[in-house]
Amino acid sequence: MIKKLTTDELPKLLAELKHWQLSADSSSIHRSFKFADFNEAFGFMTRVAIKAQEMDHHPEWSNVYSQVDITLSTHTAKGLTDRDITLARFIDSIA
Ligand code: H2B
Repeated sequence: MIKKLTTDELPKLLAELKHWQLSADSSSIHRSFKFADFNEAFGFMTRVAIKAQEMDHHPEWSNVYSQVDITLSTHTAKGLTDRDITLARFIDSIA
């Protein structure tokens, strides 16, 4: 099973993901996105969805018109893993 990131590893990785907020129990990270309109938001979501499917690692997310909220966590590990960091980096690179 994929290994959860330790409390030693987390701060360094999260320092680089400045826009992401760590949950109180350190099991997930969250970021909100605001786009010009629904078309922009859904285009972004489509790109994330393709990457998520390639990685077999999927976000918890919601969309209301131009707003997209994303929470990343690894369900099988019940916490944050390298996969969440990889997906967050990708999301930041296209946001
Ligand atoms: N996504 C996330 N975020 N966490 C998981 O543990 C996970 C996933 N597991 N996507 C994958 C799918 C698993 O259910 C399939 C069977 O590989």
